[in-house]
Amino acid sequence: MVVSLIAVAVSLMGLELLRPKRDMSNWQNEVGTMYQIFVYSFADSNNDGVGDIQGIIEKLDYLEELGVNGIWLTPVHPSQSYHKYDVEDYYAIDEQFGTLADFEQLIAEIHERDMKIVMDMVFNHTSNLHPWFVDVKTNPESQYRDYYALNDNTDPDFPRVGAWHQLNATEHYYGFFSPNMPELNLDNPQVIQEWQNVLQFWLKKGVDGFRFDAVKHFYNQGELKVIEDPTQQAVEVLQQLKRAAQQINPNVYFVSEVWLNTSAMAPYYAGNDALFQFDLAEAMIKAVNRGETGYIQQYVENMTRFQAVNPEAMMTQFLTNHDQSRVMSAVFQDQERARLAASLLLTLPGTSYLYYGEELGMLGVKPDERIREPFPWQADGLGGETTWEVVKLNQNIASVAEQQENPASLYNHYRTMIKLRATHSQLVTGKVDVIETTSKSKLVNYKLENSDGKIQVIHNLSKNSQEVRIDDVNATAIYGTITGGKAVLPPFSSAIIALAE
Ligand SMILES: [Ca+2]
Ligand SMILES: [Ca+2]
Repeated sequence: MVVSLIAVAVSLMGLELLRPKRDMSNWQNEVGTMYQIFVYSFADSNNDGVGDIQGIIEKLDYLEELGVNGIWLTPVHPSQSYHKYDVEDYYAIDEQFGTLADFEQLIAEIHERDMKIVMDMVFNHTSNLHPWFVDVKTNPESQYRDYYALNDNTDPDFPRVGAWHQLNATEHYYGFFSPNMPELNLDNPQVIQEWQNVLQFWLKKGVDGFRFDAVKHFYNQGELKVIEDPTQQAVEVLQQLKRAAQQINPNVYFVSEVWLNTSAMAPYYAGNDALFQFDLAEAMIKAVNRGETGYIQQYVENMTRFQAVNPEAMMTQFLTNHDQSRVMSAVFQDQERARLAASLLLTLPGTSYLYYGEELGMLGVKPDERIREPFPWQADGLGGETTWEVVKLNQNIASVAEQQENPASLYNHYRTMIKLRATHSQLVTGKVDVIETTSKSKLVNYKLENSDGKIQVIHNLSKNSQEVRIDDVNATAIYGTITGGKAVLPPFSSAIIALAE
C-alpha cells in the first residue's frame, strides 16, 4: 500500500521528485563549460544535407558524454543565408532547421539533462527580407521607417561615412555588414520594445540565456545623426533588455560579442553577465605557439577590470569561434599544442566555451565556410553528417566514433579536462593566485581556491620536460604526476594538484 502511494506521488509530480531541483541562480557555479553549435554544420536528422534541431536532439547524448553544461546555438530563425545572422522572423524557427515544436522539444531535452541553452540574438540588424524592412522599402508611409537608420541625402549635417546603401531615389540605409543586413535605430523605443518582446517570448519557452551578436556595432559612428557615447548607449540598450528579460526569468544570462580589445570592451559588462575575451583567446594561442606565459596575468587583470564595472562579472574564455581560424589550424596542426590549448582553456575559472569540432582537432581557415565545415560523426559518413558543403580541410580528421575509441585522442583529452572541471569546483569558481610565471622556463603556475579547498595548476609551455617542487607534502595529483615532492611535466603538458594546506 505504501509502495503504491509513493508510485502515485512520483507519477503525479513527474520528474521533480527524482531529480534535484535546478538552481537557476547558480549559473556561475554550474556552468563551467559551454559548447557552441554552428547549426547548419552540426548534425542532419533528415538527410537533406543541412544540420537541424532534431539532429542536435539526437546528439545530446554525445554532448552529455563530453560533459559540457550547455549549448549556444548560432541563430535558428528564418533567414536566407546558411549562417542565419540575417533574421526574417524573430518568433519562428527556420524551416531548414525544423519547427517551433522541435525547438521546444530541444529545450525540454536539454533541461532533462541539467544543461542550459543559449540562443543567438541578432539585434543590430535585420534581414533585408524582414517584413519591417520590406515595408520601408515599398511603402513611403511605412510605420517602420524609424526602425532603421535612414538618410535622405539632403541633410548637410549628416556625414555619409561608412556603409550606406540605396533605399530609393533619394534615400540610403545603413548596413555595415552587407546590404542584406539593414541596421536598426536602437534609439527608437519601439525597436527596444520589439526586442523585449522577442526575449520574453523565448524565455517563456524556457531558454536560459542569450548571446548578443555584433554589440560593438549597435551604435556605429555615423549611422545615426547623433551618437554621443556609442558604448554607453549600447549598454543602456542591454540594460533595458535585461530588465524586461528578468520579468520572465530573474536569472537570465546575457553574454555578448563585443569584439574589441579588453579596455574598450570592459565597460560593456555594465549590461552583461559575460563577455567573450577576444584578447585572452589570442594570448592563449600565443602561449601554446610561443611559450608566452603572460595570458595568466592578463586573465587576472581582466577580471579586476571587469569586476570593477560589474561585481558579478563572469569570466568567459574561448580559443576560437565561428569567425576565426580554428585552434588546430592556429597551432599549425601540432597535436601536443592543441592539447595544451585545451588544457589552458579548461583550467581557467569562469565559463569556457568550445567551438564544435575543436574537440576533434578540426581544421579551419577563412573563408568562413572553411571554418564551419561539416562535423565528422563517423568515418563512413552515416552518422548524421551534414553535406551542405564539400569537406575540404577536414577529410583526414578522425571522426567522433574513432576518437571515442582511442584513449589518446584529442576528444578524450577534452573530455578528461571537462570532467575535471565538473568534479573540481575550484576550476570553475576558484580565486586565482598566480604563484609564478617565468618566461625563461615557460611555466605557468597558479593556485585556485574556494570553499572546497585549494588546487594548483601548472602548465609547461616548453618543448622540454620540467619539474616543479611542491612544498605541500600532502599534495596529490588530480591530473599529471607528482614524484618525490615534485610535479613532473613532460613537454607541453599540465598538472592539476590537490593541496592539503
Ligand atoms: Ca536536415
Ligand atoms: Ca548598428
